[in-house]
Amino acid sequence: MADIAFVTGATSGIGRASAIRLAKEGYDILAVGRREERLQDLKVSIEAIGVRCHVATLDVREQGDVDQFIKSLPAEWQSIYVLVNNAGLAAGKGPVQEGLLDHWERMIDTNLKGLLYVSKAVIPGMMERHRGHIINIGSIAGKEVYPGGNVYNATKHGVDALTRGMRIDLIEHNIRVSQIAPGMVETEFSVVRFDGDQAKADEVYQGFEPLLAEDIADAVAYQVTRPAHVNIADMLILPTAQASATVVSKK
Ligand code: NDP
Ligand code: 8X3
Repeated sequence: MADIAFVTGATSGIGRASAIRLAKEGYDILAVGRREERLQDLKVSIEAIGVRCHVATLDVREQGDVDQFIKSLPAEWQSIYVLVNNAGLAAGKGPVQEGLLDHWERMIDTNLKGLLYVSKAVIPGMMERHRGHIINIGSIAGKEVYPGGNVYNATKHGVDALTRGMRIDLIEHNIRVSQIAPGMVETEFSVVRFDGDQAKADEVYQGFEPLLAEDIADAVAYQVTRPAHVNIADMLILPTAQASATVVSKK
């Protein structure tokens, strides 16, 4: 049986592209997100590649559900080798003094607590098998802060710190822990950030060529296909037109 890769937030963007790319690398794919119809569509696409695919609706903010989901996986889906902690979002962009509690809580609960809940549920199996690879999707927003980024920046700085901490704590268990920190990738990210305002989201990517979700999936594939003694600890990936969180060359 092929190794199993578990991707969170696989209904869109980087998660969906990573699930498809890992399927093409020969992994069986376990994929979760909240949107059922999209998961079924993903399953069809992945099975057409010729590997197994198991999908389930799961909100990573619900610790009990996350734990139950992992514990009740059919036997043939339990040996997760790769975990891509991708589910995440930004909600809003503006001064902290004008921030909305609902936005802050969604970001903290998903980007930090959700990542922890999923990791906590998956790590014991990896430890038993003395084998695993956790890839956390961070961000350039976890390396720098920018105006209006405050809480999103804090959550992604947290992902950066957790990645380094997890790597230290899991070293004795032969579990690789890696981060990929993308710059601007055109996905549904900005539509979500701006509460469905498509015009405002489109503006973010106008005048330059942003990354595609597939560019990040390519990095996920690179990390998992290194020989077992190699761990790519961190990759900061930017569009050529982006030099830092705030410097983008727009025409
Ligand atoms: P998308 O909005 O396209 O995808 C986000 C994914 O996360 C969706 O599949 C969504 O699925 C899932 N998700 C959100 N909340 C939850 C939840 N509570 N439980 C389960 N799944 C959830 O954005 P991206 O693909 O761009 O974002 C993926 C990751 O990449 C995020 O962590 C983001 O912070 C990070 N990132 C994005 C960058 C960008 O410029 N786009 C740059 C740097 C990092 P559903 O709604 O169905 O639950
Ligand atoms: C997403 C990229 O620049 O909007 O993490 O923070 S950015």
